[in-house]
Amino acid sequence: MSRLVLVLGDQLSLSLSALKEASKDDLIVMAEVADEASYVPHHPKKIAFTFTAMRKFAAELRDAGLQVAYCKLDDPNNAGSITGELLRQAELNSATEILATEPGEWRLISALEDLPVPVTILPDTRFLASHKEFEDWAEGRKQLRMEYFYREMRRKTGLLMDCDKPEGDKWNFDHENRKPASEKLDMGGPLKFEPDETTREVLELVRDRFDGNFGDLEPFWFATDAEGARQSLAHFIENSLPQFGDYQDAMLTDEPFLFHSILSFYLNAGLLDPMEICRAAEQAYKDGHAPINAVEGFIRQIIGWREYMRGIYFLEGPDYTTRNALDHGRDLPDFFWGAETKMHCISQAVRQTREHAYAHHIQRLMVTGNFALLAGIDPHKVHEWYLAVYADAYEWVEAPNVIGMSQFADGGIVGSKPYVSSGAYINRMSNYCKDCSYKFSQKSGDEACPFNLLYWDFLIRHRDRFSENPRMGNMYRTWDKMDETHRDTVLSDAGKLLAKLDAGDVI
Ligand code: FAD
Ligand code: DLZ
Ligand code: SF4
Repeated sequence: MSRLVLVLGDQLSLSLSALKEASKDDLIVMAEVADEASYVPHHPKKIAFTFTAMRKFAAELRDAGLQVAYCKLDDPNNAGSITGELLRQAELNSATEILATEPGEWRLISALEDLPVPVTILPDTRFLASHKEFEDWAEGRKQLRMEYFYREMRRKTGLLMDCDKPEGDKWNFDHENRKPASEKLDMGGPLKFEPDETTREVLELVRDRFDGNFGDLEPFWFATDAEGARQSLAHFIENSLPQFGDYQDAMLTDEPFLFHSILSFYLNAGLLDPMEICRAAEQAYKDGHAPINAVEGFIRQIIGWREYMRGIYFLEGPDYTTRNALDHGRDLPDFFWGAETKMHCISQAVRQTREHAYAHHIQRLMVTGNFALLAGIDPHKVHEWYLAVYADAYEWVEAPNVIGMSQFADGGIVGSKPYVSSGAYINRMSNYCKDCSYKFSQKSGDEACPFNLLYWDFLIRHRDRFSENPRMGNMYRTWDKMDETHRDTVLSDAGKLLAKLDAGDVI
């Protein structure tokens, strides 16, 4: 045996570039290791999902006749890290070279490059755009607008294209989306699976080793292999895709899933292929099962936003997660980890995160992310939180969403203006505010919605940076027209709220 082939926990695809190169003489190395499981305190469901899916994938590879060295977390010989396991297997098997597919985090890329054994790192071809294609697209552009990149991806894939024209004569149908949802709608939610024997064994291990981590391990309902992921895709297309567009931005109390696909766990781990998902959605449009606004909106998330975020992560380099353009330094409040808060929107988003290792996009962006940005929380701490608590979080996709889109910590690469809003937006898109101790309509005073107070405080704190931004001038003109006494009260109440936050009082 002379060659090892590494397969990581989010590389569970038979089409993986390193596996395509592998032969029956090679030894595939897969390892559950303490380093990966604890570099941030991952949600127990995320760890259980990763380990179970890894074990099942290893069995699939063995069934296909490949040799696999699989190290479980509780194996007494476990070296504790990916590189440690590679070196241990290299020594045991006298291997002289290692083949890998590029990991999704700079941290692991540099660890592999530093190994004393020669390593070949192949590109990850499970994405539509290579690093080179993204760099070429970005070259010379003043602003890296996702919309234009997305159009390139539509042309490249032919998805929803009528020769060289977009289906329905428009690239983007978003103006038909963004309706607030009603409690009366019938929301199917994701397909849920009963844990089988492999899953139960992993659940016991995770319960034993990661008991202190934030998040509920059970009930555990995720699919853990490609077959289950495919069933989940079919379930989404049948039940939720037709209304995906309409209610994409809506939020409802005790309805964590609405019409979202809940496929990101499977897609990012490699159990589903992005084109397989998009072709299934396109077929639903061709069959008259789902309207264009839903299908275009859904496909845009995958071939547009997902690919664009990955492009940004690799374009910007390893220091991206340490950026802090707005110089924010506040600690992450305890309510992000489940402590009491009177803000109903936050408590809903955090509760759903604790229960399912999932929150949908608008909860992540306009509730938790919005609050963190308005309150001036250290973006690196915000980044570590998102990386830990969501089962779909790997740095290549999480960091540009958090550091870039949500926290504006990259200074405006992903977004041309910060995603901030007062309570009015949350009230418009959800039914949260009617069950809240605060009043979204109150602009100052003890009962004023914290988002209202902090919104103005944020804009005024960063006036020098944003007042010249053409997309933000209106906000400053609104502020300037307000009565001076009211403005003073708002800023003073915001200061009191932030002081309570710093003191650890319940807000
Ligand atoms: P749907 O709403 O059904 O969308 C379909 C698919 O589109 C998703 O499965 C996902 O693959 C893709 N997608 C949608 N939006 C994005 C986006 N902005 N970036 C990348 N892919 C997207 N997504 C992750 O996969 N991992 C993360 O760690 C992650 N962190 C986020 C942090 C913040 C602050 C924000 C605002 C967004 C983040 N997202 C992340 C994007 C998005 O919230 C999730 O992809 C989505 O909620 C997953 O749920 P779903 O499968 O039901 O998605
Ligand atoms: C997320 C995760 C976890 C929790 N554990 C492992 C592990 O034990 N072994 C492994 O190979 N991968 C794991 N992963 C996924 C990796 O963290 C992921 O491959 C890198 O973050 C790169 O995206
Ligand atoms: Fe959230 Fe404010 Fe609405 Fe309460 S009133 S739910 S804090 S937006």
